[in-house]
Amino acid sequence: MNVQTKNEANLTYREYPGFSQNIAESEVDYHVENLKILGYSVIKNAFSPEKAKEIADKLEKLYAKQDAEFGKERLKELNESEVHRGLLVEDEIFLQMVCEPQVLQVVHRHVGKTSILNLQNASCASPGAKHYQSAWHRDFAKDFTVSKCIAMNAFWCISDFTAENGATWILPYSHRLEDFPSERFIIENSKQLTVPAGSIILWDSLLLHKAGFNHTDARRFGVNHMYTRPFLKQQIDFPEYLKGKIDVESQLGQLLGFWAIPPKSIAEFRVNPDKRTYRRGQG
Ligand SMILES: O=C(O)CCC(=O)C(=O)O
Repeated sequence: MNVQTKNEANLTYREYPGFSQNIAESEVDYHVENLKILGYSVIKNAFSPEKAKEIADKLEKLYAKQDAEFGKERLKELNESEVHRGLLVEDEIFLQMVCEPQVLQVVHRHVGKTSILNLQNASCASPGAKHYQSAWHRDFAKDFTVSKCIAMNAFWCISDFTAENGATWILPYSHRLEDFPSERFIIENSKQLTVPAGSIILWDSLLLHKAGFNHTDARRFGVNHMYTRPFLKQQIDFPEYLKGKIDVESQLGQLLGFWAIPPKSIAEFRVNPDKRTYRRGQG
């Protein structure tokens, strides 16, 4: 694809009443504009190759552990063999990833400051395997679009993502579509994101995407995070799952959903509003 330099691009434009140009001065502005228009953006060199290697080693062990715990065949039956869903209770490094400032700055601007973590899942493309993520899908799997973003993802590329090992495919702008486009449209407009390990792909959770096919003999790892407005149900009930392990009053507590728990009874609702489990001002 040809990318124009600023000089070549002739960035003058005709001005009409009410027609103004977006301003993108900071990195956050840049990503938010991409997310709004295209539905995705890439943070390059977000983490080091050493960190990518450390995470990959941990993932290898955690996949082996879950195979032993749940059984390889059973995980396959459930379409769960290429996914790991319990990372942040297993190792501190995954909790740190949830709080990555480069990501949270964009989440806070684009989704809102009271956003919570909906899920953290590792995605593994095994050599030659077709898996659940190989079909086009939305992470926020709904048949409607929204006027403002209520959910976005941060997908950490732990391996190099190449055409050979099945880098992720996305369909730009599809976060704005209610229906699934025709085959011809998808073939002509989809794009494979070949990016080095250490990149974080951001996408609107309504954006259509899928894992590519891995033709190599090595596993290809990513770790997906979804952040949403706090009124959306989490994939796993983190406040219950992590009870007693997280300081409820901390920013991490807020991010994991401890400030957005529906009252469990009328008596719990009828406490002073500032004591409610779904806290005032969360939205
Ligand atoms: O592994 C990939 O390339 C895509 C993963 C994916 O689709 C997902 O986690 O929702």
